[in-house]
Amino acid sequence: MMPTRLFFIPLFLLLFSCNGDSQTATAPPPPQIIPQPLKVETGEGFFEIKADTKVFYPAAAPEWEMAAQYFTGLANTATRYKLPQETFAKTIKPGANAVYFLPDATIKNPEAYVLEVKNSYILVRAGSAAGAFYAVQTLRQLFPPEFNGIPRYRGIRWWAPACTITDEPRFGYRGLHLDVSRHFFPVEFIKRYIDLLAMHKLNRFHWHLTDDQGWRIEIKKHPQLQQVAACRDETLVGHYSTQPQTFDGKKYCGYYTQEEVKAVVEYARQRFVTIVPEIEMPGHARAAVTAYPNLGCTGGPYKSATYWGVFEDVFCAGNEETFVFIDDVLEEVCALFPGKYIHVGGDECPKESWKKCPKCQKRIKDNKLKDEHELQSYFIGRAEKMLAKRGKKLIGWDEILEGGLTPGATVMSWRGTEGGIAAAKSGHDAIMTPGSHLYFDHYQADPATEPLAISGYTTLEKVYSYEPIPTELTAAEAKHILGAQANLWTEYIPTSDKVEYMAYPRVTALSEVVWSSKPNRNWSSFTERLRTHFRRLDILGVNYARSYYDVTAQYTGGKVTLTTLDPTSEIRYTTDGSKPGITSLKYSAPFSLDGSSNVKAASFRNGDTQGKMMSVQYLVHKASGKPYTLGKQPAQYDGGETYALTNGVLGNSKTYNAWVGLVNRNIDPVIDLGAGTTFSSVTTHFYNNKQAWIWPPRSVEVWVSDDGKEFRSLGKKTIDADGMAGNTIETVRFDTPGAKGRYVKLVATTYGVIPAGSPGESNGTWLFLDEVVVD
Ligand code: TNX
Repeated sequence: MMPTRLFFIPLFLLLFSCNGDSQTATAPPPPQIIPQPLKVETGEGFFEIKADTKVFYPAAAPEWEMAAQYFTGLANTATRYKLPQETFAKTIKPGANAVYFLPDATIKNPEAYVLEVKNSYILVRAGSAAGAFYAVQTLRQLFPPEFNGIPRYRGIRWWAPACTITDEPRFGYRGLHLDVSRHFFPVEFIKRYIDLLAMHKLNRFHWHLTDDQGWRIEIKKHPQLQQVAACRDETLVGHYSTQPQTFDGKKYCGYYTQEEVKAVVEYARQRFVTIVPEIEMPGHARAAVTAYPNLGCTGGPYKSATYWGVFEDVFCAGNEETFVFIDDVLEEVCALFPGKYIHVGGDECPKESWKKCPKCQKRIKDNKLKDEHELQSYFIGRAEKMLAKRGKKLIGWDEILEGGLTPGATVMSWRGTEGGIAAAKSGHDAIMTPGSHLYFDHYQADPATEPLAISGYTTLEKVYSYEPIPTELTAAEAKHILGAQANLWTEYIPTSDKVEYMAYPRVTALSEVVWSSKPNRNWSSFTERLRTHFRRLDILGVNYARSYYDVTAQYTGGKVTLTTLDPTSEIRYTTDGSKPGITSLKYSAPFSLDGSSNVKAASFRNGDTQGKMMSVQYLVHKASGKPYTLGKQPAQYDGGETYALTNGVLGNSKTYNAWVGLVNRNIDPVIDLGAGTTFSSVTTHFYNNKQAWIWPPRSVEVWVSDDGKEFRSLGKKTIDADGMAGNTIETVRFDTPGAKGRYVKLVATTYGVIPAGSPGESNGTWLFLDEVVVD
């Protein structure tokens, strides 16, 4: 697959490399490595690969041979040489014109290495072959970007700058996930995905193999999983919340045979990647119960889901046949995957069908369980025993904490970090995958200019800013945080190309979060190094997102600030809605707006636009850009900036990123207008989308004050939240003729808990506001 993709390398790349820097330069550029190594010392001169450069590795050490050959493979492909390889028995003294892979028992961390690039040789030392493999991943970044590709280039000097790099990972668990149920991706692509993650020094591939929309792993004992559960009748077109929903009418099937799984496992092993397979239970099981309706509470019939969400057709926990089935499945899964962890899901399991099911109720009674949550724990507990008897350990999503955590379970914290904190505090291991920072199915740039995504707004910078160790933990508790992982759910990702688009370059930021030492993490150095790294990804034909070159806007203190990550490009902008060109105003400092305006901007280098064009409609009013306090700061839905309720940007129903959202809490800004101000109206909007658990407030009230202490009410409106249906944006307007004061307070009261019969019942409702417009 890789070579065919690479045939599409655009001609300009080839031309550039022919005349590229290395022809005229007298030395290679200094190291630009992602993820940033622990210590980089630069030296004098460089090492250059020649046709007769030898590669030495220890004899009778198959894993070392694997690491060394990964290097030789890259080198031979890029240079077209056939580098001679030799083994040595115990140890060897470096001579000239060679690359040495040398075990070094003094290096204790099995993934650590020391890499010395001298003028006459390269020496890789590590405590184990994994470390040697990571040295190779660093080494490939010391050579020119073309070192990462196939031989389409001429006149390149295959040199690497002299340096000594001492490196080791910060975390042992460095993961990337892929959902192959919502959409299925071919084996060749899975291998490429693993190749790329290993290149970024990640070492776990979480393979999400089963879900409501399709079961994607062959289980020989249960052929209906292949015949029935691997298929759905059709697939939702567009976003779930677009009404009316439409479907493509095409049957969608796919699964990996056990032979294919074995090939992927072996491929991963050669890249020092352990696969963590996930078999979802007891929820997200609709495809499975479609194949075997006796495993559901009602006996069916069921249909593999054709759209996205959380479904009530879960495995029946009262039926003993369910556990026989799960045991059969886990038996085959444990045999296929050599890693110690098996993920059993455990997330988003609605309890409705268990409540109505006599067998489940009997199970609760017989086992003296308190409720359905404890029944879920019982379920996971049985799965844990099935794994333990096969020498495996259980991982589950953080819902497995509800109803009591199974001993020996490791928690994957996805609904924020609380699950990971609770697990670590109770002595359980945890892996951090919070939706706020590490969900790569979210938008990575302005949704208005991006291909369809589920929602959210997780920029490269936000990923980079993630710190896996929560401040709530003591040093001893923090040891339970094994590492972090990014998740790529594929509801809105039907093609392999789009998988790469969503994953890259965010994976590069993730790699520094999990590999680089905390003091070594530096955003501006990263964005600098990333420009070189993009050239490597270009050579590899990776379809990464170019949002690095996009312009983003912030509105504070009454001024618009424009930024792009690329320090080498300039920003040009307009405020009258016209398209920015090379002759438009050049941005140099934050600017104010005279009135409501449409600001458009783009980045330029050498006269060419780099990224996409930004367009933001600003509503300028008396509270624009003014600071405010809130009873609770939003975490996930923060509207994109600190004062999102006064930034002049209104929300829309396509994306959530202009909304300020809190769950089960009032939104209660007290805005400081800076001086006594007269105003005749206060307006806000809320988002109503009960499908997505976003509910109207019960009421909205507005106050004014001169000193920020004594407030006079200017009016209160009660909202008929129960009567409100659909997916709408609602306006709440207060006419306040003659009102005057320095402080304006608005309180939108939360609806509270989602009532029975509505989606997400008994969870907290979300309340979403966009702007408080004071006019
Ligand atoms: C929640 S994360 C899910 C998935 C969805 C994802 C979409 C988790 C454990 N469950 O089933 O695909 O949100 O972002």
